[in-house]
Amino acid sequence: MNTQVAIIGAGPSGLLLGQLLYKAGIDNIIIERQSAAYVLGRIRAGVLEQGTVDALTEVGVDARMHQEGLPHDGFDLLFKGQRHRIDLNALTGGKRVMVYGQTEVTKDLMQAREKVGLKTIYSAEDVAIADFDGVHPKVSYSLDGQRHELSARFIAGCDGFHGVCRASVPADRLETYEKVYPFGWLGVLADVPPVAHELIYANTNRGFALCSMRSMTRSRYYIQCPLTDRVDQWSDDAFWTELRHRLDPEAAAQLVTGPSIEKSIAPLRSFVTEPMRFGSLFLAGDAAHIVPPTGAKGLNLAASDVRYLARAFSSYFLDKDEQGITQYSEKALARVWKAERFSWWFTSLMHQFPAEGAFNQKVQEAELAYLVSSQAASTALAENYVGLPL
Ligand code: RFL
Ligand code: PHB
Repeated sequence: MNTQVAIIGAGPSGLLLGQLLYKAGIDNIIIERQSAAYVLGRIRAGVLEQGTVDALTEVGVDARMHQEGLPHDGFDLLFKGQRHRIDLNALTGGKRVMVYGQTEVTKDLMQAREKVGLKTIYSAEDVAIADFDGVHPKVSYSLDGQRHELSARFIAGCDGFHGVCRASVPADRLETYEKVYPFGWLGVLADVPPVAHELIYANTNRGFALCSMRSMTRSRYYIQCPLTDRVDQWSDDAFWTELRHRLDPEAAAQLVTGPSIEKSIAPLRSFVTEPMRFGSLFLAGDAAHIVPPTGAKGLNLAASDVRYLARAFSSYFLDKDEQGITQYSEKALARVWKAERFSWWFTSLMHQFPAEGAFNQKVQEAELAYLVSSQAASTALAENYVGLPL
């Protein structure tokens, strides 16, 4: 089998790249380790930047998002028991974000891919890549006990943090930067109306909480928890009780509880690998970098990486111009590091750090008070939250 670009991974980065390349007339095949149903079952991101919305619109995968997604013009910061609105729209000259689940984005992209007959190989076992230092890199995998090989001009490593692409690069050719946080997020999805029309990010002396949503009838909530906690230690009741403790009295009174339809604990991590290109292999999305979810940047960074990458491959194949592929790593990393900084900063501001104590809490409260009272500081937050330009 032969293609122009072999894409490893059918998460949002792989699927969006596939669609962008298709629109540019570039042939691609996606190889995914899991089944389509498994990929769709993962509950993850919920907030899309305008640039991500634009990319989905550009590839014509925006109809349901524009119908069912919820445009948000602001969010609330809750600290010392009071909520303060960050008016994203006013602070950024009219920008906003879209609340639309990663699951839905993935579903829309999968359907669009199927509709135009693009090939995706799901449930591929023992995926391996080879010869990416040359111009004929190869991907091999097993399907139903049989080994297959795919030749391509380029390989796009869109296979997430635990994928095979980054792991196939000799350790002495990459530099990694990492920060692990001493807590996790316990998340619950429930078919109850959201506690408020906009998201609430809460700093409390019991730990961080986030009130998000998927629709006006489905809520997504998170609370900071110790890394040693296990999901089965948290009954639904215990979760709702703890969340209520972390809200202001008005929100606590508004909170509608119900049975969870998903409950999981995610560790928080900042991670960057440099460079993002090794010969004919290009990393994109979580395969190259991880941010803690506080800034809602992970999926959006994956989308901006593949926009750079699609342009680079298009220039190469359509205009015989190699500048895009030469500059991909440097360009993508410049944007990645800004999102890493923002996500680290917002995480540090909003969470309880077990080793830090009361001094840290007081400093966080002072910074939050400054943030909501200073136009300059609020603007810096808002600009980063809606997404920096490509
Ligand atoms: P993904 O989604 O992990 O997809 C990678 C795909 O590659 C497959 N794969 C392989 N395929 C073939 N061979 C192998 N050897 C393979 N190894 C792995 C995997 O099965 C998978 O299908 O990476 P991608 O596409 O780069 O997308 C990244 C995003 O998924 C991620 O950054 C976001 O979910 C992060 N994130 C958020 N991002 C936002 O922008 N806004 C948010 O509000 C937001 N909230 C979140 C989040 C992540 C969370 N968790 C659980 C980590 C909330 C949470 C709780
Ligand atoms: C979500 O809805 O899952 C979500 C929203 C905002 C974040 C992180 C996650 O910052």
